[in-house]
Amino acid sequence: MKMTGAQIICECLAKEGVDVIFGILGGAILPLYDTLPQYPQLRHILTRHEQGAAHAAEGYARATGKVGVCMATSGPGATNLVTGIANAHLDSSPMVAITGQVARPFIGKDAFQEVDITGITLPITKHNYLVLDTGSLARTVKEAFYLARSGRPGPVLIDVPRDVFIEEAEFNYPGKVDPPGYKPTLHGHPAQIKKAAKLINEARQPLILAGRGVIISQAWNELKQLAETAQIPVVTTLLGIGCFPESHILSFGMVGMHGMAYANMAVTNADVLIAIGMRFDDRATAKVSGFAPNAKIIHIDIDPAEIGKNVRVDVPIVGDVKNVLKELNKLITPTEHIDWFEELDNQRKEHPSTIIREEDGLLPQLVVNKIYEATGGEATIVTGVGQNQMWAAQHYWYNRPNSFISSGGLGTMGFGLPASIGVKIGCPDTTVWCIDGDGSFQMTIQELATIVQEKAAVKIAIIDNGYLGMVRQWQELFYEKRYVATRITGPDYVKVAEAYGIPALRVKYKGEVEPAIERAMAEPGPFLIDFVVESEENVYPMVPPGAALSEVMEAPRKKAKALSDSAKLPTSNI
Ligand SMILES: Cc1ncc(C[n+]2csc(CCOP(=O)(O)OP(=O)(O)O)c2C)c(N)n1
Ligand SMILES: [Mg+2]
Repeated sequence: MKMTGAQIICECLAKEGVDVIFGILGGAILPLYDTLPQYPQLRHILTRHEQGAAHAAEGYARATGKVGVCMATSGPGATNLVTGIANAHLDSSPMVAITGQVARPFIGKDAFQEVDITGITLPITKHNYLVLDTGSLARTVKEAFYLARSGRPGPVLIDVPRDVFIEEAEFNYPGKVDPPGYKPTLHGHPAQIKKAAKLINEARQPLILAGRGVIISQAWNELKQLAETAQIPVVTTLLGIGCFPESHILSFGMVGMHGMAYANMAVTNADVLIAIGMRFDDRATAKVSGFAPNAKIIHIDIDPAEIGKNVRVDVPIVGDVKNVLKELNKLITPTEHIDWFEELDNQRKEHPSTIIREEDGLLPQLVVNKIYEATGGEATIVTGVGQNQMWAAQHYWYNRPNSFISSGGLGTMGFGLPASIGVKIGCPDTTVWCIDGDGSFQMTIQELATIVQEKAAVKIAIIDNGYLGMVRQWQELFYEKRYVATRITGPDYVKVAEAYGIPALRVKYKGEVEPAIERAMAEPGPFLIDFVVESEENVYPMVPPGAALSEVMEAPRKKAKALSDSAKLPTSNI
């Protein structure tokens, strides 16, 4: 059956189960947009900037596990997607980006709004295509979705010239695609799994270090089974947060630059480290020569390119985390590690890491903690980048799988607000809180309009410290307090929100925090709270750049006193 290129794309999207597309149109992609009304199952969400479309598509993808789709026109529309595509690439999020291109006869002529977007995105996509033959469109779209979601997920870009959208071709949807040279290894090698099991069964001080791969693979039950059977403590990377319940008795929090001191010490003292679905990012390992110096390392990852890339590994297992853990669990003998737990518990008592000082001023950590209490941990938290992100990671207990969504690899300020829209659109029944920095928020502030137009009931908490706070912290600690270009002003966020049609409140005092959060939760639609917090508060613990995980700086102790019911310590085995 003959169809236009635009119809072929829409047919393919519908067949792939796409229900939401985020984007902004323009001349080159207009024929595709013109076809959308023929496919009412494809809901289009108009963002206010293409970066917002890409982040929203990623938020949607991360929350639902489905492929996120974004679209943009040629030239500036396409280049505006670039940061969002790079973000999805570094955080292994499944995404298909469709860009319009100038018509085929104009390619290479510096035509109006022509950029070589496949050239630009080559290093930040899993794969990309410039479609010059309308007859190959269906296969290309099918392949793009397959690549985006299979193996290690990632973004795939399809660049489509304007005349290809308009030209007719025979529509045949391929049942299966088999891109040459692409065969992700899904099952771990049995001999390697056996070796790993032996190491685990004989370990005295084993530790699981779990990353985002556990979430992508939805392997939280298998992970729990491994940890509980062999009584192995679990620490996570930043993006691993939410793969293991944080109030579980075996949970020892997050590792890395702003990880818990006791989690970093656990890595330093472990004799067997089981690294699962993580890639030894430098924020997680700190100085590599000081990373897990006493441990034999087992590394489970679907991407063979990650094995031995940053850290020496004793037993690599390439495969999908869920499949590998299923096989591994069959070989694990129930064990106890009483002395090891005693050591870890003592470390945690001596280095509590997430205690919130008792202080008259409004501390950002308290804001996060109160959001946790008000939501009962049932919300999905989406963050900006900087101190706000680290406080959100540290002071909320993530017990629900995949309830923390943050820009880890690229560290993209501006990710939070649009990503939270994607999360809410993908999971409308979930409470979504965007905990953002005042700097990060101002990078994509225009997406407030998208929230209103799409009636996305996102709750926004701005951690308003008047600084590009994380950089200010580095200036304070490592540049003798020379605060160059980190003081940041902003508009009256309450007025801005109200101008967009979003109810809002400003909170300056401790006592106002809880009522404001309750007010936001009571509102059926979106709500914004501007939390004007202590401006020079620092994130601790901190491993200084270049130091090892064991060389962690902790919060100055003098004034520290636990808020008895809110310090983040495990209470129950859930
Ligand atoms: C797009 C982008 N530009 C610059 C940076 C570098 N950077 C990292 S954290 C940070 C400060 C973030 O400020 P804010 O959003 O107010 O968060 P805070 O640290 O104050 O909580 C900056 C500038 C970045 N991560 N992303
Ligand atoms: Mg700030």
